[in-house]
Amino acid sequence: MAVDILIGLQWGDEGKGKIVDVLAPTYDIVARFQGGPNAGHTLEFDGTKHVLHQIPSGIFHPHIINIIGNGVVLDPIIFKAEMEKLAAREVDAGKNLYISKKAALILPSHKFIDRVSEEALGENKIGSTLKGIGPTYQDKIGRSGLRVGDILLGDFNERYKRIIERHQKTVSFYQRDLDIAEQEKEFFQAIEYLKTFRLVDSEYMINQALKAGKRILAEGAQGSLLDIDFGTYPFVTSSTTLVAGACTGLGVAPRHIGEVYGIFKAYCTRVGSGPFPTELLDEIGDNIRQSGHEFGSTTGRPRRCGWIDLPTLKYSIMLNGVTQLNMMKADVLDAFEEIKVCTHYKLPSGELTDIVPHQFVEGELTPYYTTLPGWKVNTSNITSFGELPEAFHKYISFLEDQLQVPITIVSVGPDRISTLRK
Ligand code: 2SA
Ligand code: MG
Repeated sequence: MAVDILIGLQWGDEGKGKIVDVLAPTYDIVARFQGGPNAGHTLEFDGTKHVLHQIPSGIFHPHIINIIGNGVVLDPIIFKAEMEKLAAREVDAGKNLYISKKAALILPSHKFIDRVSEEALGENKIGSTLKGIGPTYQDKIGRSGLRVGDILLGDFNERYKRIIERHQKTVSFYQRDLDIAEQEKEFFQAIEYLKTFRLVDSEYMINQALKAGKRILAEGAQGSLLDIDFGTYPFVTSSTTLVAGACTGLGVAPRHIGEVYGIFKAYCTRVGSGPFPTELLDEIGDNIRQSGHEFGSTTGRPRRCGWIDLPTLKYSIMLNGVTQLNMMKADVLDAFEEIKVCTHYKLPSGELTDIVPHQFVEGELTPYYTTLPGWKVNTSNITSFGELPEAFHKYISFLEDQLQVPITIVSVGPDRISTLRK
């Protein structure tokens, strides 16, 4: 058996939560392998909306085992709040949730450092979610962080204190005092709460499940263009958001990777700073933001909006070995007279390229568009692929032709029923 992986191909918010929710019933295990509370996976069914941050999206299906893998950075305070929210909706998430002892712990001081380092960057800030993601991964790679399994050790408090002393020195560099007294109390309560869950060596669980023929889905967070190596560095997140991250973030050997679902939106969005070649700073961008409700599900920030960008999509498909594409939020384009697709970038010499550069230098590359006719039909009530208007089918064929990977699912609305399979 193989581990199938679901990955965002743009800058996050592609609608991954929705697709995992649709695919989940066919899997035995759903696992998160990177990121943490910076993610916001929105699932909508039975007329209600649920946003998950750290808990895998299979949690609403009682027969599915959900795993928070070792590659994740876990905030115990947010974890407790998420679990309480689920309990209020009568989801007993504790029953089918397992957490890796090797997952990194986000401390209150990491969030503090995230904030002061963003403030120090001023205009050059990353636009991070301020959830402490970067500082926690820094400590992990620096070999000086705490992990979930450490909370079971007798000297956890001393280990914690040693880190806080070091973090105090870090913030002194910014001429600040670590101001976390209140959060600290909540943190230790949340640690006690976390102890009541199944803390495991999830790499064994997953590999034993593979041997037993179980079906496993790995759920990516953020997007490929936010990857620490291949994203628009330094405006990226601090983890490997690509398929490769599932190998290290779960303990799965590459030869066990099966299907790779690449999720993308029919247009493009980005939150936070950094290059965005097809960004629309005009009325069209505003229209997309309004009709697509493009506001961050973790921070509520308005998302930057623009046309679809095929050079970066091809890049993400290449890096992830995508086997199937899923196009989300196509209904947002329903009202447009025409739809633009960026197929190439134009160099100052006039030459066209579809290679993603090492850095997008302001003004150096301009998007080169092909214009397709809009479908001008309200697709949000359509429930089968065949019913989609002709211009819609043409848009899909054009993208498939360019991207050389089949589009197997198209989404035309937030609810489960608006997910159309080809
Ligand atoms: P961080 O917090 O260190 O990971 O931020 C670094 C960059 O990564 C971006 N980032 C994201 N972009 C889109 N969606 C994300 N999740 C939330 C959501 C975002 C929200 O699902 O809506 O609610 O604002 C996410 N997480 C990180 C971030 O904007 C920085 O550019
Ligand atoms: Mg999101």
